[in-house]
Amino acid sequence: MKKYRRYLVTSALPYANGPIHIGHLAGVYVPSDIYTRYLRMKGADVISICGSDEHGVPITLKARNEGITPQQVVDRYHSLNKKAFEDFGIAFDIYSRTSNKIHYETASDFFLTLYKKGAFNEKTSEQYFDEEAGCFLADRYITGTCPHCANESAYGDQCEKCGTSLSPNELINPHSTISGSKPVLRETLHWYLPLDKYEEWLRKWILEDHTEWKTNVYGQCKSWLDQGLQPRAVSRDLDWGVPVPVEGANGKVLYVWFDAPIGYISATKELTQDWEKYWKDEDTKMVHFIGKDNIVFHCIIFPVMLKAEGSFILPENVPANEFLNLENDKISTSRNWAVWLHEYLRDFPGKQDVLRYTLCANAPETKDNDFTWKDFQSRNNNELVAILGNFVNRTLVLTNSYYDGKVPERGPTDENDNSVLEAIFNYKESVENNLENFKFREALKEAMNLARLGNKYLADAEPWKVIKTDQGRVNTIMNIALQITASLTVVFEPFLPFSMTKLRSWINIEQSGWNDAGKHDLLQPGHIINKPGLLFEKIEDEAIAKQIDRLLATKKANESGSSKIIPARDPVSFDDFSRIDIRIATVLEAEKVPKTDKLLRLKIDTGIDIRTIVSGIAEYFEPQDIVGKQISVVANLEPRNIKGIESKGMILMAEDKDGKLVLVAPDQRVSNGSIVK
Ligand code: B3M
Ligand code: ZN
Repeated sequence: MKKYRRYLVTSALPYANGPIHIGHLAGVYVPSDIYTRYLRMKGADVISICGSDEHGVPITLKARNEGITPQQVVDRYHSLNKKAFEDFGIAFDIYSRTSNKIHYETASDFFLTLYKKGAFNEKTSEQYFDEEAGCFLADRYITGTCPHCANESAYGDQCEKCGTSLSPNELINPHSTISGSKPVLRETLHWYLPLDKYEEWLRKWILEDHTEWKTNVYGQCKSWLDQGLQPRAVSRDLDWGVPVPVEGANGKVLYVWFDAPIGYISATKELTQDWEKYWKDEDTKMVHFIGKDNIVFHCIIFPVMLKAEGSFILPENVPANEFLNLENDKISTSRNWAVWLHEYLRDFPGKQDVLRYTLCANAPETKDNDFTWKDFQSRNNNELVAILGNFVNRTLVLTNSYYDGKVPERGPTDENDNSVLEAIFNYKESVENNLENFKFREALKEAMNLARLGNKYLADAEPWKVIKTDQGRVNTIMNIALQITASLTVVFEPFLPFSMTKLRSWINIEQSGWNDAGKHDLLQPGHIINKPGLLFEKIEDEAIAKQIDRLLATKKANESGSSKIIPARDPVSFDDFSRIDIRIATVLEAEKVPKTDKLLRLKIDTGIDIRTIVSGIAEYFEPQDIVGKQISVVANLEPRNIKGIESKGMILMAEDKDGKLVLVAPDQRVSNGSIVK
């Protein structure tokens, strides 16, 4: 394994358009903080970089919704989020923002360097333009029906229902989110990063040279590469962002995903004049902590940008996590289905470490995972209180009562003592190996196992009994228990920094280096310790019930909200209506479309012909249950290609308030081809 001289740790720059919730912490910031704290304890030259991502449509949309300026939006959430990270001990060396001058300069220069090298394709294409609002509609400014799953509120860049990434031109029935009007196509000039030209290089760099990347990350990269890469536009027609720094680019800004990762560079510049050693020296190990929706940007697009620029290093690892759900449901800002950090702190003041612990112990490292309040409670009560807290408390209370807080000298040790002393070192090694390999859950488990060992050691050795007969033996037992305690302050420090600060003050030591863990004389005989407090407190059922009730109330509110009847659409003329040819047909065959969850391929008899229709109803109908049923179809809809299948027409469905789909069908059998009018 290569030895690095320094580390550059980056954490995804959260959009400054909303507060931080537990999903963010679990996916990105707790792991990056653990990793950085560990490296600092090893004495490594490491910097941890983060900041607000203040550009892009997410920001301008939020501003529009609230009737304030984008600058007001980012100002509000930048300070809120900066504080939330500080409150939770996420110890970035800098929390910068992409609206800073230094970032504008850095991003502009970066673009210009690539531009001058001829690294971009310049291309005019037709893009949607809102004539009422007088502007082009980038990404989320346009919504329409997803061609893959028929979700009617898919965005121009992505369908959130089926997860497919889209371009605005693929949307069916597109409309502007600004004015609601139907956009028209207009020509516009943009700059494209020709990812396709780097495909071969990426294949080697990732698929051959980075087989050690986490399987979820490696797998996603491989699938992108196997599908073949396309040139990707790095500019947008928008009035919020870093202006494209070339002549004739008025009204155009850098695409947010072009400027945001450059934010890591500008933040480093802001932090230190010596920034180049972190970005341009091969002896630096760069690690990006991100969530899974950011993989393509950090593993493919940003590396291509860095490579094209030519003077920067590439990430050595990108340990992306999957998503955290909350009580079995996707975390969602718009549905207020989340645990917000500032609200957590209001309800559980001083308990940052309990949340850090739960989120790490249950981190979505290899698959999506669920946060439940019950699990939170039991992690606290059964692990933090019952194992770690209990061991530490016993050790410190007994030391105070037997020795007035003076660390006793270790006498002769028996076989069990020796194996425990050896185990302290082995656990430290195991925590370390797991941290080096980004296995944070496992690392935490091993740290807890050291506390478990301590508990067992005391329970077996029973100093409270032996004290009556053999004081010398108790000296040895308590000395060993104290050495375990001292090592715990080291191995737990990256995970539970608040609690370990307390614990260090009780045993009266400064923060040790990482490699001190496992040593057998961290606490010298005669060293005086202080009176301990309680490291963790039991969390009662009422506190948990309160949180669950709050979520139930949210769920209720969401349901009654969604059962609101959608207002009537604009009138259409009878002529317009009668141009739509709706017929009754019978389903002859049905089968699932391979590799999709939602799509059925149906063969139907419309009376006019036998044809194929692909429909997004697989969640609601088993193929065998729909065969033989009569349905209504829009028979003269232009054919569409869905997953390589030509679909001719659309089945009429009614969507219930919970999203469930039912067929719109005649209430008696009629002949196929009957007209619906
Ligand atoms: N702001 C996306 C996100 O918050 C984006 C990350 C940028 S990292 C350079 O998920
Ligand atoms: Zn979709």
